[in-house]
Amino acid sequence: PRNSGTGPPATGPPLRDCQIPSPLLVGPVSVKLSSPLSLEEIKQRNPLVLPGGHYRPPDCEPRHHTAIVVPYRNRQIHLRALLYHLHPFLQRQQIHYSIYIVQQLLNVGVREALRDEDWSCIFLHDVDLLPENDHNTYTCHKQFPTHLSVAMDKFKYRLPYTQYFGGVSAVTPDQYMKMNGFPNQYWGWGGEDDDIAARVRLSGMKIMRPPVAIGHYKMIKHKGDRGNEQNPRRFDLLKRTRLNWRSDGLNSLTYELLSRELEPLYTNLTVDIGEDP
Ligand code: NGS
Repeated sequence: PRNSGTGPPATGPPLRDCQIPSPLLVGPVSVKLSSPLSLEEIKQRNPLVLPGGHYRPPDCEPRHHTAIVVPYRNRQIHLRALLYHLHPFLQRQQIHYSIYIVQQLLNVGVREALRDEDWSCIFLHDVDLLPENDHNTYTCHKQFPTHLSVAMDKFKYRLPYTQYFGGVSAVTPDQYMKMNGFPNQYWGWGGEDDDIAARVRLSGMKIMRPPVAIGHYKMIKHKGDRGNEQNPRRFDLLKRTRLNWRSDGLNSLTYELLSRELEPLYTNLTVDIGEDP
């Protein structure tokens, strides 16, 4: 059951199921990084995207329902490049999706997304990563979490290390609950993805990955992250994931939603999570 307003129209003949694979896929795409368009121009190129960054294929019944959660902090240029590439990319895949930008914790993005719709798949997506092949479908594996950004240009199109789970990854709501969501203790840059990878293992699951030839991503180059300094506590926190994952996560999440704005190309979530630990 889906919420009213965003579901298929109540009248008219039922749509046939979308084909798998989507006939709209083009395979490898060239990703240009220079001067992204304005949000207004991107909106004009994606006329079927509804407020909040919501889309449903107009002429077939989608088989996949995916929320894309993007943690974000002061990176307007990256966000525009991501929206410019991701909206057409997802529409070619003929999936039903929304894009959520979350200023704070990943868990907040997931919980708020699930309040909107009965999403079958939740993506965590770095703002500076652009997919280069639309055969890399933004859908979930039934049994196990998926890591999609297996071949990033900055790592010479290879995994930097076997347990790497950063960049772009996906879980079903069931998998998310099984691993008690994501940690709430990480602030600033680094380690959170490694903690999530550890949760996958500790909760008895493993990581699925697409073929390297398909999981290509281009990273938007940038120098450091002002306002998002390396987290000096990350190594200590990672040593304790094994002890902490059952008590820190989805079940310890508290926050106050300050605003939820339906922007033309994304839903913008701003929350107050209390003081930094
Ligand atoms: C590891 C970080 C991860 C990070 C990965 C790639 O060292 O969070 O490098 O980083 N883990 C810790 O710091 C504990 S990257 O080369 O993309 O900057 O994702």
